[in-house]
Amino acid sequence: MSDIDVKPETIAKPKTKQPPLHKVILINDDYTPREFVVIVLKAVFRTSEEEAYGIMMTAHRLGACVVAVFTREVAETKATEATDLGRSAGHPLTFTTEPEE
Ligand code: TYC
Repeated sequence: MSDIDVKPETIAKPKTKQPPLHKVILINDDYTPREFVVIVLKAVFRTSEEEAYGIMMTAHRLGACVVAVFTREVAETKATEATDLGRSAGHPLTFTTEPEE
């Protein structure tokens, strides 16, 4: 037996792979009211009023803004839910997803 003392936390564990993450991206348009975008961001992505306003204004100024990252299924479900809320109210509001590098 070796008398080298190996602490349990230094023994390598088998590596478990994390699922790849996907970004939800808010796309700017010229028609959806700013207040409506804020309402959708708060409802679907559980952001605060201030976070929602910041995300909306970034998309408004730059053309698009990353809202959050999730596993692929959650990202796609939330992007669809948020886009559908816009469509139901007659707005062209659009959320897309893309894999994170
Ligand atoms: N550009 C819109 C307006 O001026 C507001 C808006 C912001 C719409 C962000 C979509 O992703 C968006 N009414």
